[in-house]
Amino acid sequence: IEEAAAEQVKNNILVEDARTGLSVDALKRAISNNLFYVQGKYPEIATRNDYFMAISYAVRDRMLQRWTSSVRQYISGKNKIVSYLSAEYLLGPHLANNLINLDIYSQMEQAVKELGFSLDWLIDKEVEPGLGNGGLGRLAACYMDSLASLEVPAIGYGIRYQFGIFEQAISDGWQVEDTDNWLRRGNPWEIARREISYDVKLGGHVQRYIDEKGKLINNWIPGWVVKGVAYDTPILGYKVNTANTLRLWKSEAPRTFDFQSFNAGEYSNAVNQKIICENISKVLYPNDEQIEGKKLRLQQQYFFVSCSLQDMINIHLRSGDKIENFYEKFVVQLNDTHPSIGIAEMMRLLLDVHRMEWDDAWKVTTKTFAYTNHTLLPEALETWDLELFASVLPRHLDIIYEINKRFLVDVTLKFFGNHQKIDSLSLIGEGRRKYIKMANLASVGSFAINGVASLHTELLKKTVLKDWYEFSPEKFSNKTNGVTPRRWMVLSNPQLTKLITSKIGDTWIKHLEELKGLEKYAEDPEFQQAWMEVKLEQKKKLTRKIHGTLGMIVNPESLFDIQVKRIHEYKRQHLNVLHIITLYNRIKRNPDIDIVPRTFIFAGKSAPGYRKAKLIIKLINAVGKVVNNDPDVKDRLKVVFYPNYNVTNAQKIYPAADLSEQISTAGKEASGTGNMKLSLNGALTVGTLDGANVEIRECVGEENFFLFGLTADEVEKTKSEGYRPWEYYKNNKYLREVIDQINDGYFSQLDQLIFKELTDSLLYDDQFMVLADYQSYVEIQDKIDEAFRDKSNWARMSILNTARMGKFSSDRSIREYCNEIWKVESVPVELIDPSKTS
Ligand code: H2P
Repeated sequence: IEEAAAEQVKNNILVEDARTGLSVDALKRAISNNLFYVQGKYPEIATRNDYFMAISYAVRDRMLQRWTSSVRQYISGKNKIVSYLSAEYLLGPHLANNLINLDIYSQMEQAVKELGFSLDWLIDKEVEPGLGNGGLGRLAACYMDSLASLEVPAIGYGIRYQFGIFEQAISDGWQVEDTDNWLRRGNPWEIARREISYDVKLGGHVQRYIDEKGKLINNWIPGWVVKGVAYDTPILGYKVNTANTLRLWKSEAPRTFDFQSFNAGEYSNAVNQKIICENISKVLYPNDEQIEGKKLRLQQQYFFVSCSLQDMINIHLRSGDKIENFYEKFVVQLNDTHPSIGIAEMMRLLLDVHRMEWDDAWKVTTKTFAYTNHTLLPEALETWDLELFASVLPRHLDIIYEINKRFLVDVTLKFFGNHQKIDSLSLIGEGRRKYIKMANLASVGSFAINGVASLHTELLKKTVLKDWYEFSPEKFSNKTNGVTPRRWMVLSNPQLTKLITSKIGDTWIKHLEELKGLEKYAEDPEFQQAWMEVKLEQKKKLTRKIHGTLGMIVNPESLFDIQVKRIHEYKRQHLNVLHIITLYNRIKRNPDIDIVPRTFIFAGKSAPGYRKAKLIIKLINAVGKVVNNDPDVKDRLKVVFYPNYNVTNAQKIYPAADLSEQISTAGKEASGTGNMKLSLNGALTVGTLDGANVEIRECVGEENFFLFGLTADEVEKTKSEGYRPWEYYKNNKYLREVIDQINDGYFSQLDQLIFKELTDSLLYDDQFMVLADYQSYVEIQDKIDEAFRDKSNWARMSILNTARMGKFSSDRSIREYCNEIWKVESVPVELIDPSKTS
């Protein structure tokens, strides 16, 4: 270890002192120092959290040289910077990740051990920032990791929510939500930049007049103003000098007290203003919450986008360049429509603040933005009621009308007389009430539009963005999602990482396609055995975790069948449950039946207001209660609902999976990224031809993937011909038995009402084709049962899955964005010597 540290010192740092040294001794000194001088504690009275903070500050110190060096180089240089605008970042805990990316994991492990602790014990202490709902926020985090690892200058902008995604507990089988107070013990990874703040106007009205030069002036007189303060988190690249910035905005009142009201004796009025302003960055909205009419959500979106654009313009102008060249300094990626108000805000800043002419401003704007779409579900495409919008952003409404007016002239020329097309492309929707279509705003103002998997992009072109594709096909491209192998292998599965590295070296961590090198060992019995031993070890770890959390005993030799993701009808956790009940019924009919023992593990949160999703959680737990306790089952089936799914828990679950459930209705899951992490960790997939499953199957080989179900085309065809789920129920006696059992209260102590909403929706509506796919799902599960019995063949398939997942690294995705959309290049960072900066 010490030799390695000495080698690193040579390569990575310019001075060896308490804040930069990488040797075990330097790290020990740094931790003790921080404990004393930062935490104000000495060992006898220090808590676990004190140690966690002390070690985190020691790590952060070592990141700062890279970070300041990166910032200096980007700002002063002529490099183009990627600006990623996202309302969500699901980063996961930082400590272990930073140790890996700094390449000081083993030294730190040793240092902490010599101080009398275990590093794992401290790593487990970290509370993760849950600033996202699921895949979309986690993708943003993977992309930040890859941008830094590829040494691409980038800033991620978002919101520093005081409360992240709620914490989930299960009580009597139901989800209950608790606030996520992630900042309660402090956050050692962020640096408050109180000097970097911007005012954001809200509400009010627009005053129009002609100035002395005869120019029309639009003066926005706001109803109120809120201040955004920057909080920066350095994001390290893997074994490089680059550390990019994640800049999250916190909302505050411009002045803490309104002294006028205070003096007049209106104490509560004065304090109120502060509370109203702070509310904006208070809490993350859970997905699928009906956001219609949620003024605060629009305020949140505008707040962070306005701060971010003002910040970028500031950085650009400070470099001495002209505003007209903004798009040469920054390219802005919109992570879904949430930040798409940025297009109108950019226009406002250029027109009203920088006094540009419309055409020039529009040119800059449309050369700046690019838009990623993440969903085909029509209800997830954001719209804002026009009146509500006007009450928050009156000036932006004018601008949107003007953009629309000019745009529809072009549309009319192209689609002469086609009113359907004009209506569909218009930025304003004309229902009972008028509304603004944010996907249309994003599409008209961006020079590039992409989907997140091949199938998704193709469906976008055929459905929700069909008319946009016809209008400007050149804007469209596909960028299949990816995941970072640093967090999802090196960090969460160190044993498998070691085994792989022992065969093919460690360069695959930066070049995931090199995993191909494992293919030649797939048939090797010795390697197969080592591979399955690692898997078993991971399963045992999860087994202990399940026991510690739920008090349940599960068999690590059983097939670990895993479905972890947000709970949603389209993701079809209930289809999985129907299969579990089918197996249970087989055992009940024939208690000696020979079936492969399985442990079904579910985890995921439901949006608090989404009744049917919550009912699915209850159903999983209700079925679990019966199945897990029935003596006839003899522990051959176990159903586990692991509570509070987040990045921390995901890291423990993925490595233990034998089977990955990716069973969404074809055409509904844009991509999926859990599917990638599971397969990378050697799980086999049971899945539909949906999202990235299609590409995963192409890569791993169809013989190593368990396919079932209708295709997206078949789903549409079945629906258009008049889908009658009842028929499937009537004609399939096993399916009928399962549904009847749920309805008769078999799993709910004879309560026949509790699941009625769910079963009724399956029988009479079944938007997501659960009943249509049931038989094919059960059949493929029987094949899986058979396949799992052949241990050597299963091991071979598992190895091949990992070996062929190279495409799904977020490094590959980011390279594609860089080359094909952003046109940016890597900029290796030169370190500043901190001793020579004064
Ligand atoms: C969403 C999509 C996923 C996609 C992810 C990232 C919104 O995530 O549904 O299919 O992989 O974005 O592009 P999620 O359902 O996990 O919230």
